[in-house]
Amino acid sequence: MLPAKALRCVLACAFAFSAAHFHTARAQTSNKPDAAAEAERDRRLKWFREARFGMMIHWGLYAVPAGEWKGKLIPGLGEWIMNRAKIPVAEYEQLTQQFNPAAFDADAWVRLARDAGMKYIVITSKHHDGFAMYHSRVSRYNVYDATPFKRDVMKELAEACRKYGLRLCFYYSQTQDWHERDAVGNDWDWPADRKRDFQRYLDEKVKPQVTELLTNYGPIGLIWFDTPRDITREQSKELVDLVHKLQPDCLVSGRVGHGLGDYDSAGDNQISVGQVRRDWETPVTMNDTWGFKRDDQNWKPTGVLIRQLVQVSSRGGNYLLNVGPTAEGRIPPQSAERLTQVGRWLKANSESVYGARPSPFPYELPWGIITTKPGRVYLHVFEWPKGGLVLYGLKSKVKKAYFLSNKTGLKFTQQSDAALGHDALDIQLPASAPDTYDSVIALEVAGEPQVDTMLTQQPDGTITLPAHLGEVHGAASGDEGLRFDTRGVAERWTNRNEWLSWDFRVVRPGAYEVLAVTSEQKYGRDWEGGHELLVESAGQRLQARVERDGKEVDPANPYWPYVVSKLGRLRVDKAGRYALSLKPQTLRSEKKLGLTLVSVRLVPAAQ
Ligand code: JFZ
Repeated sequence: MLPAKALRCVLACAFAFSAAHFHTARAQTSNKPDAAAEAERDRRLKWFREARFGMMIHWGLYAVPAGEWKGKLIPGLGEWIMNRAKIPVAEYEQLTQQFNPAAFDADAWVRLARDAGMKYIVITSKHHDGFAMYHSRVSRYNVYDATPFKRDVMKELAEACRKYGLRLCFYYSQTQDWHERDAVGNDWDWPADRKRDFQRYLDEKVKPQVTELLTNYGPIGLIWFDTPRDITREQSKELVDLVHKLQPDCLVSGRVGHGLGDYDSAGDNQISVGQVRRDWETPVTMNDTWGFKRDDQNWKPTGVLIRQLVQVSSRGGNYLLNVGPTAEGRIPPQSAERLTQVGRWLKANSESVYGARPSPFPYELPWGIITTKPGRVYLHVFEWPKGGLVLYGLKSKVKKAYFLSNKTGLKFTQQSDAALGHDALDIQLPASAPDTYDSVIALEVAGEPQVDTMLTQQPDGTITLPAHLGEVHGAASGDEGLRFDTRGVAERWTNRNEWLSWDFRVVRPGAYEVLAVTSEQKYGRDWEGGHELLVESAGQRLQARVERDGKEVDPANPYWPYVVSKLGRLRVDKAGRYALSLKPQTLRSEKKLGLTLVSVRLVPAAQ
């Protein structure tokens, strides 16, 4: 079980991003920016809003031990080894002697990123271990002065980025610095309750180093601050102002703290669903670590990476995909291979990703993902439908349908049932998908695509009612109680006075199996069941307990396995509009997890 403290951290970390973004969420306590500041932010965000795809690089001294310390495998993230193994500063410093990455080739790294279709690179200039990966004059604890390598990694990358037209961006750990007594994080060299002068650390290390980074390497796209922890609002503000003073066009990541960044950062590896209102980015690992770990071979398949990229694009965000180079300076071949495959797909389908706008539908579709442009709707088909693809809810008249990658035309029909307010587009498809990962069908329409946003039954007969699209009733005020994480999943639903309801359209009447889909914690670490629920819909009442009746995995969010629970049967006699309410009768919360609802799903019952 996850310790309560860790859980609080997960919730607190995720909060900066989560609740405010889904339309059911309560109003965020906002920092109301004035119009001039807002206009500046818009200007700064211009490139970011088009970028879609960036490379994150976690590279530092931790690449030397690569997940192993004194013959023992250290669990957890590679770049956290100093913390996880409680390595004293004096010992960790010795790694500098072994850091001599002869194979480092900035040109090749940036070319790999460019060929993958990435538009920016975010590299660790200083991670939590406190070691600067550039030639710093502020602290000799840096790659130029302290290692036999004696080269400025950032200088070389800046040059290559300029050459290939990518934006260079710096990750900088502003609060945690395990090398500094006055910073946060190292409680093994120094007692946790020591007197710290955090402001001194900010003034004497962070600000001077951020100044170097924004002065010596040309224009920088953004500074990716991270893990704000106990930095104060004033201190976060000082950093934001410093960045904007030195480079007015440089963005600041949401993880600077206190909602003061130019854009939001999603929880790690959390791929958003539903409509997101702010500019955002999600950092994602290709295996289970950021910094290189020799024993981590849990690589995500290329299809998952493409799916995540497209899902993020369809919700208006940027996908920041990580690589963790080795101590020799090599990007692992498993990473390079996947990047090349993503790049190949992207090249043939780039129009549906770069500059594309979000899906006009508030819900996700069973066969794949939608992106749009004025005059175009792109259907990213990941699950090839047998016997053609049917899309409900598109109001725009389709003029033409074709495969984006080879322009092959496709036959289609379009119908509308005025009484039901129901539209159906039926596209004829070949028996098998032309692309292994994602075959993109482009639809030509007049102007902005028009859709009906009402939740509707899908052509396969299922009706999915996503938690984040439910109307919240009986909610506690303030920050307490039910809310939705980045994935749109309910969290902190432990109060039975809070309940959800949905309106939806039934196209095909019949008998339905009602299911509750709930999410386990990350890596399937934990789950809480046993809640008793009351479902009311179409004049019927179902009462059932949330049990483990089945499981499934969402390909875009594979780290969070889902549990499927049967709630009973519902009969719907006529097509039309219905409402469904979900009222908890008893909620279990011994584990403080509560009802982590993903969706309520109605599946046609076998007759
Ligand atoms: C942080 C770092 O601690 C980690 O080493 C890595 O650099 C990663 C990109 O960022 O870890 C986090 C930060 C925030 C969340 C999760 C892990 N979060 O909000 O869920």
